[in-house]
Amino acid sequence: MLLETALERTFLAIKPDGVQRGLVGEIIRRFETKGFTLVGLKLINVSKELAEQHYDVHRERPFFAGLVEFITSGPVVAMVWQGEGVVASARKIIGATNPLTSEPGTIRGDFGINIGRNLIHGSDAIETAQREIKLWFKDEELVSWTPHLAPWLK
Ligand code: 3AN
Repeated sequence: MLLETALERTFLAIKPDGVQRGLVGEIIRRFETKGFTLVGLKLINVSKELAEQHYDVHRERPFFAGLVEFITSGPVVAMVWQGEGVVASARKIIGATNPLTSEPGTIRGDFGINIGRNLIHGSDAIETAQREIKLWFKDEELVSWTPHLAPWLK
């Protein structure tokens, strides 16, 4: 049976603290077991230019320089995940910005303490996701596929 493919996608990035602390597998597992589909994945050293473009909306904030310095300080796992409602759902799985107030059960709530070291980035809206996916990935780096064993997981 062919089911209609939902094309909603989000951009997620495991930040240098998540990679350094060995949480890559744990974090990916949460999105996989939820039922979302991984369509893009790479480990990269982020350039200052990419970091500044990614955090452009925060350019005037006092923490901007520290944010850019941190995201460029070590490898980052950049990912694109697909599925119905994935943008909003991934934000719930990630938890609130400040890990001290993120709910237990969320990634930040379970593994973080510091707002400047909150482990993972997730696009905050569908339009933001489209912009960020374009910024971080070339078209040919994204793979369109449907899980055959569970076709209801779009
Ligand atoms: P989120 O990542 O939850 O969407 P944003 O978009 O408000 O949060 O902030 C982007 C990033 O900037 C956060 N992930 C966090 O690393 C950093 N950040 C936000 N607020 C602060 C702050 N008050 N001090 C230091 N870093 C901050």
